[in-house]
Amino acid sequence: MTATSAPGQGAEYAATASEAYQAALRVIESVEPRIADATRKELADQRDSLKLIASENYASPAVLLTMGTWFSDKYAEGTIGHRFYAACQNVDTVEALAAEHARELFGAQYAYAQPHSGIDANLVAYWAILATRVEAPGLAELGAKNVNDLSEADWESLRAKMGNQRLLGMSLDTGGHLTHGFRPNISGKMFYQRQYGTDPATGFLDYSAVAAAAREFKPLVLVAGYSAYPRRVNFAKMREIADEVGATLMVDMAHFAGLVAGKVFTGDEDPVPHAHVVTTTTHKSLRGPRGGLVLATEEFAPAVDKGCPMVLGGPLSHVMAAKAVALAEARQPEFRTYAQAVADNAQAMADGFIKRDAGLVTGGTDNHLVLLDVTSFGLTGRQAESALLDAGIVTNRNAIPADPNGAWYTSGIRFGSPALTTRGFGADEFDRVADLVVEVLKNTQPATGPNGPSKAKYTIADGVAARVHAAATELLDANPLYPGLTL
Ligand code: DSN
Repeated sequence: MTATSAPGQGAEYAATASEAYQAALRVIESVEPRIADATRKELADQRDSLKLIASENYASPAVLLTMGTWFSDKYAEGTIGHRFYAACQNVDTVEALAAEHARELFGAQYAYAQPHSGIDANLVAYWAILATRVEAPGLAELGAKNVNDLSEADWESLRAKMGNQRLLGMSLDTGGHLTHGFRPNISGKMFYQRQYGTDPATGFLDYSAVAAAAREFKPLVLVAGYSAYPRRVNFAKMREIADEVGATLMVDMAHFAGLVAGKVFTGDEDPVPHAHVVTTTTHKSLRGPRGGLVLATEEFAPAVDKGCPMVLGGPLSHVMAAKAVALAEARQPEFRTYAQAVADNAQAMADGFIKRDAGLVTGGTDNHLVLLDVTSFGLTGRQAESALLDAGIVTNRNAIPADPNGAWYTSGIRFGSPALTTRGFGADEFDRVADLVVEVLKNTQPATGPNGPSKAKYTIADGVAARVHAAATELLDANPLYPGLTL
């Protein structure tokens, strides 16, 4: 399957989708032509660049078209069958179908399709864990109906009773996400937090170090999952660690949900049978609309189900409908072939870097992403990201473990295989992608400004960006994006 179709669909589907987009653009153009122009330009730009951002993909026309309907106009705060607004019967159908597909696809006891993003999904999960696992602090005992009725002294005593609110998550520089307890994020404020990292010598997760940190810190929540760790995680081991210290295991599988759905990650590498709560986005390797999802065991389901209005604004019913369509696609056999190709292609890209002597964090990959240490080219991540973009290669800079350039300039570039795999790229094309990346980086030099060496400015040897962009265009033209689509 390519980005031109959905599983089991062919040329007729692509032609019909093309007509739909042409009509939609004509309608938009009649009101605000600049938006129609920007929409056309976005497609042209996505068609003409190597999209290697590990968290991006190309959703099918069925998923994209599902978002453009009148479900967008409906308020539906609450949950299925229990809404704060009238006339939600069709939203109930949509949300129930999204949840059913998610449960069936991932083998989860319960699924919640409302989160608007991965961050929202994580907030719902944290709320649900606190609500389920932290003993109610006994307002009634203090003669108060809500916290605003409490005296200062009672408030302090209440705080003392609130118990363990500690979170242990993977650090940002070793591949964790902002929402895993990073201090500038709300997760680092609502919990006492501590971070685990990776083995400084290998870059791999060290489960005995995680266990030691958990024994010492005794967290309420152990968070596993990552957005920039290029290796698989043994979730059975993470659950053992959580159980030993009485923690709740929450797994954020936003990046690799497609590999779980496509049965590339099974057994100990499938988080769903091992975690109490699993969160994900739907738009990364899962190839759905931009949004979030929470899966949970029955114990946590009642609290997760209160996500709206506890944590979330009204559900985006048009996006929940598109989640249902994307999850239906992911249940087709073709999606397993796609997911395996995502992993194989990341491997091919990593091998391509290794044979060209480029330094990789952990020395390779066994998931969908590759983290290149660009200090081997004498560059910062910021310089490398910009130089690659000049050559039509879209990536994002990313911190590497103990990054000497910090989280803004960084020393790494993160590459992912999901989007170009959707486009039809195979192992040979990913090897060529590695070749083009290395050609740009070895011809890029840091620039020196009035204050000395710059971490942002750079120069590329004459002609290299144009030559690489032309070579990228050849690869892209051989694997067109939505080829039946003319605007
Ligand atoms: N922004 C996503 C990513 O790129 O990994 C995570 O939030």
